[in-house]
Amino acid sequence: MKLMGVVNVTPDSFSDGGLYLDPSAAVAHGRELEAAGAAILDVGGESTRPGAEPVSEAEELARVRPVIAGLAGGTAAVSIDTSKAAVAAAAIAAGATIVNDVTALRGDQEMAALCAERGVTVVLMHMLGEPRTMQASPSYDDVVADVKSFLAERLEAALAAGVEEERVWLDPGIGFGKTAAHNLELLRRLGELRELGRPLVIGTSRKSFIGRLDGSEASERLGGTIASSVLAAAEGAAVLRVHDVAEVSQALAVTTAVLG
Ligand code: PMM
Repeated sequence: MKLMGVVNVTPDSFSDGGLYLDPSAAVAHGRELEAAGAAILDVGGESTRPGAEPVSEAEELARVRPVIAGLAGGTAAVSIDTSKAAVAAAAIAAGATIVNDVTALRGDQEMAALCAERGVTVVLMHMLGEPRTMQASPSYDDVVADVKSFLAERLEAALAAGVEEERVWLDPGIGFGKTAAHNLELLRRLGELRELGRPLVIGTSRKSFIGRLDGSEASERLGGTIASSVLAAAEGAAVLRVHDVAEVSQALAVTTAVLG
């Protein structure tokens, strides 16, 4: 089980927007997450929260490049959360070894070939629609079956572009074009996605399905983040993408100590 700590260098991410816009603050935050047990640091310069507007390539690059350069070379691997090939290329040049693409290589024609050529690990995530509109009225025949066939198709597309199978991780995209009920069903039936045969990345951290249950704000969702992360780990998730690395790490240590 690996923890992927979130380092958002954005003014508008839903739970930590604006906190780490200054590169040195973002690097210091990343180092803290690393010390707290993050095996991966996921650096993002474009918010994907519902309703977010896209940012320009130049702006995204200016945000993430100094942070990646500052974090590379530590004990944690650095991941770039982007759907733009130019941003991914610059991030890889600065030391990133994982590309976390919430569009699963559909956002930029150049992305699949870039990842294949550079030999990086690629996270393929499911999203229905795009961030601006994805929460409008998401609907599925069977959310788990639909997400599973999407991920199978994107895995095939990545392999066809030359990405090695061992370098692909899959993510059902909790909160990306899903109702609270869809998110809960995906978490409950995570085992079905394990049948795809690739490591599963799960990001429930501070997300709004938790707030739908109890009315909590993003800053008040640590308990729900821990519960959902522990359950995802028990269902076989390989990577948990979280903001609160120390707390989730402790919860997982207790879980492992009890269950073995
Ligand atoms: N969630 C967010 C951003 N990037 N990437 C992956 N692979 N999986 C996720 O669940 C995911 C992601 C949104 O959360 P943030 O705004 O707090 O970064």
